[in-house]
Order: sequence, then C-alpha cells, then structure tokens
Amino acid sequence: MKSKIFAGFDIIGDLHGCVFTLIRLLEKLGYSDVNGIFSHPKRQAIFVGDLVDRGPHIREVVKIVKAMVDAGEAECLMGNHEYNILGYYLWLPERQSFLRAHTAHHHRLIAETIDQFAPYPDEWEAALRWMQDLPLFLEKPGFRVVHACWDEALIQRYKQEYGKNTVDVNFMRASVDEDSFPGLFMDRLTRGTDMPLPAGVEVLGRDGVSRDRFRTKFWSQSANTYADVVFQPDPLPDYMLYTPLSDEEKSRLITYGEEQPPVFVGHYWLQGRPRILMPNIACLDYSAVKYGRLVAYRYDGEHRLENDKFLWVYVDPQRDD
Ligand SMILES: [Mn+2]
Repeated sequence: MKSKIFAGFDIIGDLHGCVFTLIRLLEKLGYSDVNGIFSHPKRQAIFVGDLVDRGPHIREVVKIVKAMVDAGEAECLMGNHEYNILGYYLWLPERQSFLRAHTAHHHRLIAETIDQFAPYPDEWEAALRWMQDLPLFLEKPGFRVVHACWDEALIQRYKQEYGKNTVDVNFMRASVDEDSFPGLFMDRLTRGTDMPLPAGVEVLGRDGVSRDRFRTKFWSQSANTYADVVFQPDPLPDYMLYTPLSDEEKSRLITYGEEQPPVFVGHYWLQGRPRILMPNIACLDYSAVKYGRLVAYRYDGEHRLENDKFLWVYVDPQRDD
C-alpha cells in the first residue's frame, strides 16, 4: 500500500465531528472503504486539521482519519482544536498548572469531544497520543499545507532548529510563553494572524463570543486600511473599515508572496461557494459543522490554483446533527 505512487492529492477541510459528511465526500472523491480503511487507487488525502470539537461524531471522525493515516492513505495536520485539547491535558510542573487553563470557557470548547470519548478511555488515550504526533506544516512537491497560516520565517526557523514538522511535549510546554518562539510558532500556524481592535471596541462573533481582536490575512500586500487586512466571517463595524493602519500595525503584518508554492489552509469558517483566495492560496473550511459545505481541493500539481478544482458536499442536518 505505502509504495503506491500517488497521482494527486485531495486536501480536505475542517471536519469537527461530521462523520457522515466526511464519508459522502470521500466517496464522491472516489475513495472506498476496504476493511475499515478508506483509500483511492491513485490519490492521497490530506486533512487540514480540526477533526475534533463542536460536532456530533468526533470519535468516528478520528477513527476514520487515523486509520487512513496509519495505512499511508492520508496525512493530517494539527489544528488549533487539537492543540487546545492537548494543552488542556498537558501539565506544567514548574508552574503547577496546565498549558491551557481549566476555565469554564476552555472546557466548553472541548466538551463534546470529552463527552463522546468518555465511555472509551483507551481509545481516548490513543487519540491524544496520535494528536500529539500530527505535523504542524507539510511541504510536498509543489505545494504546502498548514492549518491556519504559513509563516515562512517561523517555519524556516523551526526546520533549522528541530529538523522535523512535528512538535514534542517539551516544545508544547514552552509555548505557554506567548512571546517565546514556541508560543509564536504554535499560535501562528494553528490560529493565524490577528490584530487588536482599537481600545474599547469589541465585535460579537457568530459563535456568541465577544472579541477585542480580529483575524487578518497572512498574505496582505500593500495594505493601508483595516478593510485591506480583515479576514473573518464577522464583519468589523463600518466606521472602522477605512481607518488607516498605523505604521506599527503595518509592521506586524506578514505576507505570502505570489511566487511562493500553492498553500492550503482550513480554519476560517468561510461561507458560500468555494473559491481561491489568491492564485496560490486556498482555504478548505466552509463551515461544515455549521451546516455549510465540507470542501476538498483536488490538487494535481498545478502552480496556480483553479476554482473548478474544488469539490464539496453539503452537510445533512438529519444525520450530522
Ligand atoms: Mn481551526
């Protein structure tokens, strides 16, 4: 199986426990279930991460994806939701605390995952170990994949210092310091870039959480206003959009040049018909768990991405509910 030469890659968006939708997408892509492992005669799947939390069939999603990865039929990135869960259980002896504080809000975000795995403690232990070993970034011939943001400088530094694309628990522990290299690396790659809103301004998200920061594009070029950099489903107040960015704000933006290889991400809760963000950037997260689409991009080596290579299924609320 592992010696099979893959003719192409199917990059698949955030799953969040939507197992029936995942199966329908895999079947539409030409994968079939042979003895519990979905495979394609010529193609490999790549999952952008965020398998867990929110949805109804998290354990089953982990089971399918893990089986595909174990068999060499897929690769899977770590998303911020996997990082959150690992951090929730990662004890920091020197601080006498967990990496991710046990607040009510943090617990609520992972509650579905915990509840659904509760009757299966051995499977849960195995899932946690598996999540710890998921890569943070993938570089394949001609393209790249990361959950939220390809930050070339941070990734180059990580490769030079560690020579791999996975992180161990000591690196994760060190990410407790947000301004340290491990802190920046984990946050940037799994959550992307953001910017503080002006003092006193908060935006209420679709998820009911009020935030004092907003998500920004990691491919901004010659940005001058907030409208040029905002990248999130929740709109900023109109009056803010054309406020000029300060030099300090501009200095903290990162970019992803048009000459760089195509990169695929998930994470951003997009809506509507899937389309490329840039000729070399595509996002696969179209809010499946919010009754949007579960989206794949069929990649065949092209240097410039094409809108007609997206393929998707709609979530069936009768089943993945
Ligand atoms: Mn995410």
